[in-house]
Amino acid sequence: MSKIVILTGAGISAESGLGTFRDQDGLWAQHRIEDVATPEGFARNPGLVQEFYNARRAQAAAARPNAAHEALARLESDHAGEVLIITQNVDGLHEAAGSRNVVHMHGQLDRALCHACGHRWPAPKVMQPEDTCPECGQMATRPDVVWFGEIPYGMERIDPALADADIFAAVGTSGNVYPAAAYGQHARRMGAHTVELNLEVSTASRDFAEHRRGPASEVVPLWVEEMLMA
Ligand code: BJW
Repeated sequence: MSKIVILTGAGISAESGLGTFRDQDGLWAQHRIEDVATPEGFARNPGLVQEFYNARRAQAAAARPNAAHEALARLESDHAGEVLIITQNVDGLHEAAGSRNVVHMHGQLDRALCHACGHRWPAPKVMQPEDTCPECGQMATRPDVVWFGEIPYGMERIDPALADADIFAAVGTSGNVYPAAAYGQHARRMGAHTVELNLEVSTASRDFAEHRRGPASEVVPLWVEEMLMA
């Protein structure tokens, strides 16, 4: 029974109305990465960073999974072997579609983290720099997301899963951010069949044996049907 590992990025949630990062009009066209996605930016201006994530938390709460999220949930429930989703996305659309085996390597918008004591709890709709940690009482709360220079979550599950995968698919990710950008190359070297499903050629395309071009809501359900027939 084959083990399927799927890496997802912002492109899978684009058709649910959530902006990607690096596309034209994406989030990085409106905000400087170093201001909103680094620990240093947060230290300089926590109010600006909290506003950025408050707005995205509200958008994500209103978004609904699309046909691509739903197809991956169907793959997990109907495939006889293991299916693991490694998502770089901080929205909850995979879980909303019914996926259960999901690693959020870049954190989750609906979680809060205390950077003084490490406590984690469900994020309120609106977070502010004056908020205090429910565990230690310090004014040290932040969104539980992974910024540049921080270590992604779930590496202890991700590394063995890549080594063990029979099929590795990447959906809607530009291949610009490490370590996720190297997963295709890594899984291929470890013996997996690799397939990239993306709107366009990405920075990591050359690392994949097979390519499916098009919107995730179209190419992912077709690919899942093939996986379930195989
Ligand atoms: C569609 C579509 C549709 C559109 N259908 N497709 C030099 C060399 C190598 C590495 C480094 C280096 N200098 C620094 C580093 C490391 C650094 C890094 O990668 N920097 C790069 C800039 C080079 N990485 C880190 O710091 C990471 N940590 C780390 O490496 O720790 C060391 C360590 C690792 C492992 C073990 C031990 C130690 C942390 C990275 C954190 C990234 N954080 C962000 C923000 C998260 C919170 C938030 O959401 O705000 O994560 S940045 C942002 O980019 C976000 C995303 O998850 C991530 C990736 O973006 P993604 O998903 O690929 O989106 P886009 O917009 O780029 O692409 C969308 C794609 O979809 C496009 O291709 C479209 O065509 C496509 N698309 N519509 C299908 N409808």
